[in-house]
Amino acid sequence: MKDTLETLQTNTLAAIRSATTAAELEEIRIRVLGRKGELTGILRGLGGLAPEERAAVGKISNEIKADIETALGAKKTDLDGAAIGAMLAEEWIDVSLAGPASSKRPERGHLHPISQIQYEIEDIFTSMGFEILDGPEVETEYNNFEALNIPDHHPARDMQDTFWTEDGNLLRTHTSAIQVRGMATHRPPFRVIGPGRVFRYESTDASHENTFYQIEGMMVDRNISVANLIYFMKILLKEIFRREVTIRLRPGYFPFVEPGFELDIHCLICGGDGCSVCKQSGWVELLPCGLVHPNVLRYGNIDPAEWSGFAFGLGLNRLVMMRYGINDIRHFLSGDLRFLYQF
Ligand code: FA5
Repeated sequence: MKDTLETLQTNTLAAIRSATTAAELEEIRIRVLGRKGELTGILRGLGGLAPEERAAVGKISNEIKADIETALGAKKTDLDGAAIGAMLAEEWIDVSLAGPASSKRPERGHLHPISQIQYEIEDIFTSMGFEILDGPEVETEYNNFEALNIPDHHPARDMQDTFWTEDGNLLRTHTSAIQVRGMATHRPPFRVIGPGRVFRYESTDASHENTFYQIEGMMVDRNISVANLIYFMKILLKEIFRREVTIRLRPGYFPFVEPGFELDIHCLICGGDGCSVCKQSGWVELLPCGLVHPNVLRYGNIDPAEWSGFAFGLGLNRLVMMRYGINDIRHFLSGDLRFLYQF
């Protein structure tokens, strides 16, 4: 019996060693240790043996069983590892390789620097409770001029000459037209900004384009003062330039604000010493603003005795020029990719 058992052990361990699949291993397990397996049969037959033989054979059988089970387990681990290794080797792909010529992807573009700064400003103001408004590029004369306290024949219309359509509308000269739309759809208190493209009929030079971008802001509430205006403008500039900036307010004339200001920032290119961007003055004119004129509130059906507000109109092209030290505004619309790839 002992010989039979040892032969069974030797043969089974050899079969386990040479198995190449998990299925083969399972077959061996069933053949030897299964319900009707060879070793199981021997263990079952122990009852028929003499007591001394039963004890000896039982001991050896159990040792062999444990041996075979260990070998099966170890071989299973080996085979599983090898299967994963084979799968990794077979299904491996080099994700850095270019695809076949026919599937080569087109080059990816990126946002224009003006859009980038516009989205940044939108984030800054929405985080302070402002809503973003939109308006059409072709506007009515009423929204662009009249409701902003610039009646027909007012000299301020000459400062913003524009392109007219045959049906009497115009290409908006400033995003202030969005203020008018905001007042028509909102009741105070409200805070809105309105980014957009604007147009002027004027000759171009290094700092003037006929097509450029602005972002309008308007806040209407009770007791709004110049202090509120300065607070929001300082936050805007600090966030955009990511540092504290020095500003100054000068009187500025716009028929739709009273008082009106030009907000200048201490030139960030030269630190105030004087350079071509600030025209040697140390200050850069960036942000016209003021307290909303009572007439404008009245046009918007808002009672100026109860409500007051501030408004500003930021030129986005010049802001980007300040940030990156760009010396000519005409680069923006030139379509020159060498310029655009820098941002
Ligand atoms: C206005 O357009 C007023 N609507 C701004 C305003 C809004 C004042 C609310 C008060 C309250 P202005 O014409 O100065 O103002 O233009 C505003 C900004 O647009 C300028 O500071 C400048 O950055 C930019 N800008 C004006 N004209 C041009 C131009 N031809 N090319 C490029 N940027 C320009």
